[in-house]
Amino acid sequence: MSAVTSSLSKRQEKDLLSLFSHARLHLLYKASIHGFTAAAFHGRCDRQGPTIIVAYNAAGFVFGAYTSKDYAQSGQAVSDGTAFLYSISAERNKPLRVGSISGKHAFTDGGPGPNFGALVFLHEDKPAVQSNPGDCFNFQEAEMHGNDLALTEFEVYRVEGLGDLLEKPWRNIQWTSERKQQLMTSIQNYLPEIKAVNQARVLLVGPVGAGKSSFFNSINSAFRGNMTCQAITGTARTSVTTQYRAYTIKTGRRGGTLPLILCDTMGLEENADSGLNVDDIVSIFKGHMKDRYQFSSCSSILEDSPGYQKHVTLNDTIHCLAYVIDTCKVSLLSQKMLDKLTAIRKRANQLGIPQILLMTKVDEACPLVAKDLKNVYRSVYIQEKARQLSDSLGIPLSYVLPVKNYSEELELDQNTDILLFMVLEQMLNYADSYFENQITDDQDGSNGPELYRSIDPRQVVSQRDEPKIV
Ligand SMILES: Nc1nc2c(ncn2[C@@H]2O[C@H](COP(=O)(O)OP(=O)(O)OP(=O)(O)O)[C@@H](O)[C@H]2O)c(=O)[nH]1
Ligand SMILES: [Mg+2]
Repeated sequence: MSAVTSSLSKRQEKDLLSLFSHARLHLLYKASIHGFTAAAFHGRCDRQGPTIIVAYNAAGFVFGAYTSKDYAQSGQAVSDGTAFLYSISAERNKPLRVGSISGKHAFTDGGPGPNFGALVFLHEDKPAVQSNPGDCFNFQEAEMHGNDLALTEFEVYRVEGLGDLLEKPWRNIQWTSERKQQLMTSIQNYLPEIKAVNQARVLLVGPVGAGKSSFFNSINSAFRGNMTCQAITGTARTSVTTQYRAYTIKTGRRGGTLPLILCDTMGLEENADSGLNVDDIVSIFKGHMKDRYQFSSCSSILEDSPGYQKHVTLNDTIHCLAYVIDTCKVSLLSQKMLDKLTAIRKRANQLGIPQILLMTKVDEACPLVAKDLKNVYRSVYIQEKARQLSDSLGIPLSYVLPVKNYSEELELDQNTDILLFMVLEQMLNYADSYFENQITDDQDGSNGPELYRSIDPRQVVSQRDEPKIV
C-alpha cells in the first residue's frame, strides 16, 4: 500500500477537525495522484459514509463540503440536515461554516463531480469549481474561495467518529512498574520447549509503513534501557526496508541476548508485482532465507540464489507470525491487500505457524490514547478497529494486540514498555504452541524423549542437538 499523503498543514487539519465534535480524517482520494475526473472521484469515494471535500486554490483558501450521506451516483437530490460548506483561510482564525438553506437538499448525487448546488467540484472533469451562491447554500464568494475558482489540489476524506471511552477496559492491564518487571523477567527467562531450539523466531509482516522496523527498534530500546535505531525506519511510497533482517536483542549494553529473534521484512503492497511477495514469505517460514537477503519485488528467492539456505533446522523456521497493521489505516485496507494477507495466512496455517496481529500507531489513531496510553483498552475507536481487523482477516479478537512504538520520543516510558512487553509475551506463548505441535507430530518418539525441554527446563542447549526438518 503506497502512501498517498494529505496536503493539509497541521493548522488546517486542526481547523477542519474543529468542525466536528470528535473525529478522525482518512484520506480517500487525492486528485493530483488519482486524477481530476468525476470517474476517479466516484471510484474512490462512492459508498464511503460521511466524507468531507477539501479543495485548495492558489489564493490560499481551503474550502469544501461535508455530507454524512453516501455518494452513489443515484441521480437523486439528497437531503442531509448535517451537511455544510466551509472555508479555511490564514486571515480567519475560525473556519467559516455554512449550513444548507432551510428546506433545500444538500447535493445532487449524479455521475459528474460532487454537486452541492452552490459549489460544483471537478466541473467538466477539470481542476475547477463552479460557484453559484444561493443555490441550496448561501455565502459571500470572497469569503468562501476569494473568487479563485481554479484548484491546485482536491482531496476527499472519510470522517470517522471517534466515540468516547468505555467505562470498563476490554482488557485489564496493570500499569505498574512491578508488572513491567514481571513481564521483562518472564521474557528473559523464556526457553523454547524443544531443547535444541535456542530462540523463538518471530516474523513481522505487514503493509509498507505499518511500523514493523519500529517495533523491533522499540523492543530493542526497551530492553537496552535507551533509545536505539538499529533498523532504518521512515515514510516513503515504497518499503524503506529492502533487506531481510533477523535481529537479536540484547538486554542492557553488555547484557546477554533475549531468547527471541525478530525478523523484519520489506512492506507488502497491493499489486502482485510490488513489495514483498508471498513466495518469499513462504521461504522465510521454512527457514530458507539468510539474514540480509536483498528482496526483489519482481522475483522471489530461488534454491540457487546466494541468500538461499538449503539445510534448515527447527532453529531456522518461523515459530510465530506477526501481522503488523497501522490502526489509522484499518478502514482503508483495500480488497487486494486483504487478499494478499489472506494468502499469507493460508500458507502459515498449512505450516502450523501460530499468528498474532499487532495494531500499531494507536497514539496516532486516537487522541484519547495519545493523551494517555492507559486509555488504549478503553478507547471505543481502538476497540472498533480491533474488531474490524479481526473480522476482515478472520483472526480471533484475542489474537489482536494494540501497541505503540517509540517514534519520536527520546526517553523510555513505562506504559509504552508494558504494552510492548505484553506483545512479546504473547509471541513467546504462541511460539510455544508451535513447539507443542512439533512434539505432538513426533509422538512416535523417533527423535527421542531427550529432545524436549520439559524434562529439564533450565538445561543448557547444545547447538549440536539440532533436529532436522523433514
Ligand atoms: N506515532 C507513531 N508512529 C509510528 C509508530 N510506529 C511507527 N511509526 C512511524 O511510522 C513510520 C513508518 O515506520 P516503519 O517502522 O519504518 O514502518 P515499516 O513497517 O518498517 O515500513 P517499511 O519498511 O517501509 O515497510 C515511521 O515514521 C515511524 O516513526 C507508532 O506506534 N506511533
Ligand atoms: Mg521497515
